[in-house]
Amino acid sequence: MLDYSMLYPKTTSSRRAVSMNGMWKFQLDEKGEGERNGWPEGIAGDQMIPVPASFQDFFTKKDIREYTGDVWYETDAFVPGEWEGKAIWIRFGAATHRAAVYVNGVKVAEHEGGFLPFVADVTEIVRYNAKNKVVVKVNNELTETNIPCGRTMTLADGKKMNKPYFDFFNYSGLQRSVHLMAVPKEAVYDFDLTYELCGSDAKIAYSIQTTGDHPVKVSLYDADGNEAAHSEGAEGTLFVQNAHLWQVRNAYLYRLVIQIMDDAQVVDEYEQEIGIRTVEVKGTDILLNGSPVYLRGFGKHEDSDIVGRGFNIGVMKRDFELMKWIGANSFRTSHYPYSEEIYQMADREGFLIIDEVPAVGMFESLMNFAEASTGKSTAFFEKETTPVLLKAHLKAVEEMITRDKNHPCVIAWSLLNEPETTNDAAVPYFKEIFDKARELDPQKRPRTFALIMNSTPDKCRCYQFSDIVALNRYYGWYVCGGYEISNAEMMFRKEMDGWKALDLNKPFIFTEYGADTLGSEHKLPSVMWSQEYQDEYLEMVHGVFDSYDFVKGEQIWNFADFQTTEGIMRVNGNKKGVFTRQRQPKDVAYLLKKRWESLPLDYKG
Ligand code: BDP
Repeated sequence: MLDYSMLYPKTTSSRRAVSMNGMWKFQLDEKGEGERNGWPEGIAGDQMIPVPASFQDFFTKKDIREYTGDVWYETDAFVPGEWEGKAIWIRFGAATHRAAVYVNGVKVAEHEGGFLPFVADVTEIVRYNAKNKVVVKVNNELTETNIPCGRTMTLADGKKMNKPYFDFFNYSGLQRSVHLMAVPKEAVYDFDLTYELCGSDAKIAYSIQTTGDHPVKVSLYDADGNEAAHSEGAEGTLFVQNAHLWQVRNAYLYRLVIQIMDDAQVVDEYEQEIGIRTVEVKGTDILLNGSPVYLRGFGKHEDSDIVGRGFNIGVMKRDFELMKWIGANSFRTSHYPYSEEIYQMADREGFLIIDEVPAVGMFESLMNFAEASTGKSTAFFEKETTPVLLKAHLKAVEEMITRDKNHPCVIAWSLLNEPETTNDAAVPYFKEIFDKARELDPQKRPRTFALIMNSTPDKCRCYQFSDIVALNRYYGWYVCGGYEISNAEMMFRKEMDGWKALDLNKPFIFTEYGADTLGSEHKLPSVMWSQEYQDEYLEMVHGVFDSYDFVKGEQIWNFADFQTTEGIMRVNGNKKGVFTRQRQPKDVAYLLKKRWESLPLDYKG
């Protein structure tokens, strides 16, 4: 069990959560001398930057954008006197990729992994009714022993540089919200829910962990605020009559209120919006509330102008509006768990999420997208350091599932993106990861991973772990693009026939397919990179999807253009977006809208 609570920060009758977002002091530490120079007590300089945000795109110096190493942040936190007696926490939505936190000069937390929250318990350190100095050292170096994978090299001039084994810019810093929290010493720590539908009623089995022994009370309120069910005890069942189900693009949310009681006194209170729904895989179907669902939507990124990977509430809103407009019903959080606010919005809007752990770059290549179809093998899971990587990966799986398990929007876990699967060494590694996810998820949601082009039916040794087989395929782009598209189609169909012949009796979905397209380019007849070619490519791919009954979903790569490392394969970023980075449609958006709006929800069900 994690040694801190993952519950989202909330103010309730017993809790306080105050945002620490805003302008923080900021300093690069090129020489790695911060500690020696006493920065834990206060950092040098007077530079300020916004939190949350990636630090890279504010500045005009390339040395800052490409900076690799430690950066330091500092702010003051005023802790109200009336909070004395409670536990005081500072909660980071994420710090990419690792952090050490100091309060009043004392180290209070360390965390490894850049896309999941952690808490620093500062109860014993803080001064009440006074300002407290909060300093955070964040490091953004990539390694092969943590996820996402990559390496850090040193250039001839002594500067360090990140070399990602993945295709997105290594944005970093304090990219998500920071909260100062006061929580009762006896508090709700975690809870699990599972659902069963019985005719028009529903049963919600719950289990609640607290840090004390006082009795627990649970109430469920409907959308009008009326009590729909209640129960006593840390474990039990809520019986909901005439339950309103959480449906695709038609969400219904109940409010779950958990209280720890000392006679009539509320010791702690936590609440969360939940949705009643079941998810399962049966044969080749993905079932939501027992009915087949055909997924349509995107692989996305948290990526936008200026703030980079920083959580941006306005961009989130725009993205959901565009997804609704185009008729999408789902997305994958490629290639890392996203900000918690995005899941809250998906809960409300009825979008289905395939939640992905940051296990990307598990194939040693600086251009894996180009090398993915060459048959190249890098013996990635046979390194001396593989056990260390596995440990970090398991921890991220645990943090992600603990954080996200109670969101109705989360229908599946994606446990790796495009790993190497063609060597036997991958098999025991996969087994540990997939078993862990099954053990941790009370709802036993389907598990998947995205298969790279090299992972073909005859070569892949790991597809059997997936409850839903997810393919990333680029026939017509990296393989036989342009006028060779008829060959691409032939090869694509040949591979699909290979999967069909295996008769796995599992649903297949496409988690990636796409073609780089410049929003500025039109060409008649088409050439690759023109909007006309993106349309042609999609017509071909859709024909293939429609020919195989076991294909139960399509999530195009990518929702929007996004930033990557510079290089000859990328024109200031990856341009496979259906929308530009500024969130305006390319031509292909209208083609997709037409298709997705016309496919029934239970297409091929
Ligand atoms: C796959 C990756 C993805 C890339 C994409 C592409 O999963 O991150 O951005 O292909 O090449 O290799 O566009």
